Amino acid sequence: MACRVALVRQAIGNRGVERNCRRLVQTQSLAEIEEKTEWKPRTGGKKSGRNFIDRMRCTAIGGSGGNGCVSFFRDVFVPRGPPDGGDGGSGGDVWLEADSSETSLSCVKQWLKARPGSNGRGKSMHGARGSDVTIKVPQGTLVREIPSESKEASAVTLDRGTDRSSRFLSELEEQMARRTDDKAALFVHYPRWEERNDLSDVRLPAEFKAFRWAMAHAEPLSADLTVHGQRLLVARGGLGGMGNPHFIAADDRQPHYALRGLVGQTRVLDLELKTIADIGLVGMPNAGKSTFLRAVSNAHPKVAAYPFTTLNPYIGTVTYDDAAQVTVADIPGLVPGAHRNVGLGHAFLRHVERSRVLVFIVDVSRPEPWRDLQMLRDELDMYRAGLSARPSLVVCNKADAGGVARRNFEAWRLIAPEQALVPVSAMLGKNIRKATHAMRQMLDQSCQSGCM
Ligand SMILES: Nc1nc2c(ncn2[C@@H]2O[C@H](COP(=O)(O)OP(=O)(O)OP(=O)(O)O)[C@@H](O)[C@H]2O)c(=O)[nH]1
Ligand SMILES: [Mg+2]
Repeated sequence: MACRVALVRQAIGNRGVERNCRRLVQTQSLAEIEEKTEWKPRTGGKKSGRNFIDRMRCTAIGGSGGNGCVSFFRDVFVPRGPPDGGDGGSGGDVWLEADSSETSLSCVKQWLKARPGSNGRGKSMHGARGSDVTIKVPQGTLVREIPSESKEASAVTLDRGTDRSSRFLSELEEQMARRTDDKAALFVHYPRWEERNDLSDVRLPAEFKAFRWAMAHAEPLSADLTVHGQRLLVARGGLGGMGNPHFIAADDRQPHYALRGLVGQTRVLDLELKTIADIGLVGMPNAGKSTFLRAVSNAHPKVAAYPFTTLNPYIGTVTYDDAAQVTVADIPGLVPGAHRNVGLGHAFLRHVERSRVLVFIVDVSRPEPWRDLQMLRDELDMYRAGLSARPSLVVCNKADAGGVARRNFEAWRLIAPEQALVPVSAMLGKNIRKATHAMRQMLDQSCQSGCM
């Protein structure tokens, strides 16, 4: 019975159908089940890992501030009361927050917009502040602003197409330009008072000027979100406009104008994910990296007997007897010429670039496995000079693969006696403890020497 269920699972390729299958197996033959089952292997979607994104460009736009209100107190027998227009609420801010449960930038949208503040109202009612937007990004996300005058940012601006957000952005820019050139455009006027209002002597509030100055002189953003919960303000919401009571002056007790809210900050950002793991696994396709990660940690990356099974990085946590935990990153395999984009290229190496220790997984059953190691080291150096000089350990996997593996291993030991080689069989779980112990030792040594 159990054997039949296993067969059905294999045939249909979906673990979720096991319960249904058990029921079906009792009454029907395997052929009938295969014919009638409508389950299909899942393709695409977040869980299949095809949505993995580790580099992207997005635009963050703070919410616009609400306008101040022009209003006057009115009551029975009070036909010309004092000004009582409320201030507009500030626009919401856009934040990025590092979250350990996120593994990819696929959750980040291209346009990150916060809500605008509400306009002020009569009877001194101030507008509500626009709500902030917080976007969760994986730990290890590098944030870099592309200055608006740079070619790259203008390319983004030109390439907006007909998207609604792009039109929105163009409108914002137009508004901004209008408001900086024309003082009158900074104000809202009482109905039919536009011509009568003389704004030449009106002094803008200091808070308003300070905000505009801060926006104009903001430093280009550059940050690294490494710690869970770390937050970064990427676009400030615009300041809310001031209501007409702010403009009462000795010669004008009844100002018929109020300040408009300012548009929020707009920033074009480059996000790059560089996974943070203590140890990085590097190897050729099919060397057994994922099998090794499964054997040493709690991760369950896919394992199969064809190259490039792993298409995006996986992180596993190794827990030692003393409860110490070490994170290990498995990345897609490297082939000769990866630096020329052969195979999956070497772009995924950015995910082990921050690892303090590298573990080379070499298939010892292949002829002359030491050449594979040399190729891996060369590819690392071609990605980033000196990367292969990082503290490393060589794990000779598939040591269970008969006499070939044993002979290769012995030959390797003679060729490079100084090389630390750990023979393991990740599939059978042989010598895994020795490998994890060696990994921990290397990590401790690298911590002591402060190497990174
Ligand atoms: N005999 C033997 N086979 C192994 C061992 N480790 C892994 N394999 C087999 O090697 C094949 C590839 O294993 P994976 O773990 O998917 O290899 P990988 O390096 O992650 O491959 P990519 O993800 O394609 O880069 C699978 O069929 C494994 O069962 C081992 O210790 N001994
Ligand atoms: Mg793999």
